[in-house]
Amino acid sequence: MILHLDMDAFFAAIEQRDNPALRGKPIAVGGTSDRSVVSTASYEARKYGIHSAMPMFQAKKKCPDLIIVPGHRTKYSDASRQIMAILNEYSPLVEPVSIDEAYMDISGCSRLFGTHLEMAHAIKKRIKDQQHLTCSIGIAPLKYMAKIASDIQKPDGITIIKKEQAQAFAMALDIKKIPGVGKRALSQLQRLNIHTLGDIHRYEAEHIVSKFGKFGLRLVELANGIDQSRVESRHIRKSISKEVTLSHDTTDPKYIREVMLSLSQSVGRTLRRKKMVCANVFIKLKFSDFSQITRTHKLNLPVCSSKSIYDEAVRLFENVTLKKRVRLIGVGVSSLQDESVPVQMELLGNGQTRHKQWERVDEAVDMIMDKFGSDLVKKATLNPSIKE
Ligand code: TTP
Ligand code: MG
Repeated sequence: MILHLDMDAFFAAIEQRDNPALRGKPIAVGGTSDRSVVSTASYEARKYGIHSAMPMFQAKKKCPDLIIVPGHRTKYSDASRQIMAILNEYSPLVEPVSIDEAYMDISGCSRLFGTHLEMAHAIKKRIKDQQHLTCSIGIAPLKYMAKIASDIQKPDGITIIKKEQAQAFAMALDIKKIPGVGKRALSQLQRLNIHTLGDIHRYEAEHIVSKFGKFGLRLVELANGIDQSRVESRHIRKSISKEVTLSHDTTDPKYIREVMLSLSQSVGRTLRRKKMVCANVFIKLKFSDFSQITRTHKLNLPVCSSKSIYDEAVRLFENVTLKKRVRLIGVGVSSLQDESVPVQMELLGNGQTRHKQWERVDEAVDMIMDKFGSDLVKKATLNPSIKE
């Protein structure tokens, strides 16, 4: 059996916990400028239709009494660490998947902690007593199902799907609840008259696979009660990215490149801190009308220098025809691997010296950032444009 735990309105709940004046009030965590977005909203604010990623000005329009609270990252990661430590007391197999969410394999734990329901209550109580926060828990025989279950009685709920209920639950499951079904897949599925997971059985498996590829195969498997994914205790980060909403919308390529440089430095620094390299670089652009695009490039060999990330990001950007003004820029890396794999700089013969040099620049920049914070370097490096 697998347990999935997700904290309720995590950032907002922490702010309300630490400031009694905010309790019971509609609050949104995020920047105060009109250009910021909501990172999360308290349940009181959600009643007004406010949700994560909504532009703050829109949130304020929906609820004029909304209290905007600036975020406190370290507080959230401290709480997260302590919550994960609590989970580790209940199972040796805990997989944190985000700052406020984790899977646990609880097969065989019941003899120690009573029934699954008792165990869920015990975990919730420990978190409540220690952190003064509530969470929601889902328990199911399959991983994807546990995640869906934890959302069913949010906030402060427990939902258990027993083995004997799992097939019926899956068949009736709204197809849009399945992780990975985005807007496009959903409209394609709806066109095929597929609304629940059970509806997949209306078609031959081959037909679904030919339409949806690898994801189609996953849908067919799920419809047949198969989920190959297991709880993996050492969570491998899948991507690192950083994005920023600009202080004004722009089409100025020079400015966009400068912002990309700063973002690449920040992403590169995180990558190197984690002692990892990446084989994919991606960019995200959000435009003045809030539409957005992402572009990804797969590298022949993995890299970890900020310069390599920046170069790829700029190349991706230069292939975009800018028709609208840019509102937000993001740079990210994925296909992460341990740094022990051979990286570009060791294999490129003549290119070696150049990359080695950049490696030293990275080291120096990282050191300054660690010591003085990131703004100082950002300002300095944003001025002269980087040349080979
Ligand atoms: P979620 O678990 O998605 O949201 P939540 O915990 O705020 O609310 P819920 O009760 O529905 O689980 O995300 C966890 C935290 O991650 C959230 O508190 C803030 C942060 N976050 C962002 O900063 N931006 C986002 O777009 C999302 C979705 C989350
Ligand atoms: Mg949450």
